[in-house]
Amino acid sequence: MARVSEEIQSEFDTELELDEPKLYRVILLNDDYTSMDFVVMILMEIFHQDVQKANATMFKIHEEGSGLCGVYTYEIAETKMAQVHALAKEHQFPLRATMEEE
Ligand code: TYC
Repeated sequence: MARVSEEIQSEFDTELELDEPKLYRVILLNDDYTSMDFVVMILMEIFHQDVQKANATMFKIHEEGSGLCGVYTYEIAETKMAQVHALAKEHQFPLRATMEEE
């Protein structure tokens, strides 16, 4: 009986889209050419990190090769990535971002 009502609940959840959305990590990759100041600016403007957090994230990426910038639903993660790539292109830096499912 409990199982039946769980199934019914699950169908309702699906119909009403009440299931938790999948989440995606947006990750910045290190490179030798993008300036540290530009990466800090990206972390503050696009990922809403404060200046201390942005500096810590930038140095972590610089030292470890990549680093987490934030966790978002699919469309928001994709948009953040596209914003990083557009700004990097505009400023002629090779900075790249990737995303992966949580
Ligand atoms: N490695 C770069 C430098 O020495 C700085 C940098 C940090 C670049 C993080 C990209 O995602 C990055 N200027």
